[in-house]
Amino acid sequence: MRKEGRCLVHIGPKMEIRVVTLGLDGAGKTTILFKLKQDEFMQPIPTIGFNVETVEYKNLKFTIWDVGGKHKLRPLWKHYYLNTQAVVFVIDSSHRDRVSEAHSELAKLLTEKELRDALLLIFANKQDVAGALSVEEITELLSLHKLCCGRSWYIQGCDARSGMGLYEGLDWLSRQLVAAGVLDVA
Ligand code: G3D
Ligand code: MG
Repeated sequence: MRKEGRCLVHIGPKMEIRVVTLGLDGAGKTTILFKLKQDEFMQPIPTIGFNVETVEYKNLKFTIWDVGGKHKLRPLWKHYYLNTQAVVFVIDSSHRDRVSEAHSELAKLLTEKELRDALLLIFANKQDVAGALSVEEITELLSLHKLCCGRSWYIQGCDARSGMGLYEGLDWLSRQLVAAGVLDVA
């Protein structure tokens, strides 16, 4: 089944969703991907280029692109935007001095035409670290209500090493797809 303009393909009982995972280097993108994929913590190595994995959850099949976040790789992010239904933006909540850099990268990507209709899930990662910024503090510091005005967005605290919060984020994505009528049952 293909819904007009959304590029969603229904294969058997599962709906394929294209998700791109972005964020600064060291935020925890690869750890999240590995955790969702294998449900075990693996030592990540810095991502050069990208990792791509398919993660099945409920009746969704997520094709998740984990794109390297180092400064010089960020211009490459745009090559992954096409036909992306959701962006997962990962923030290192324990790194207060990089919050403004994360803010400017997020602001930049929200101006991308190809991501205009994409759902936005923000993972406030590393909540296990003592003194990490809370979801509320990040929402405030990044002015998320203003920045994400007019789009479907959600911020979820998580700890990618244990997996805490990750499936809550995927649940939000799946509920949005149901609400948008592209998925029958979450
Ligand atoms: P990236 O893919 O966004 O660049 P990585 O980030 O997944 O490579 O993670 C960068 C470092 O953060 C890794 O540690 C990883 O283990 C750690 N990390 C990721 N998520 C969490 C988390 O939720 N909590 C904590 N405490 N650490 C996390 P190293 O030591 O390998 O650099
Ligand atoms: Mg990585």
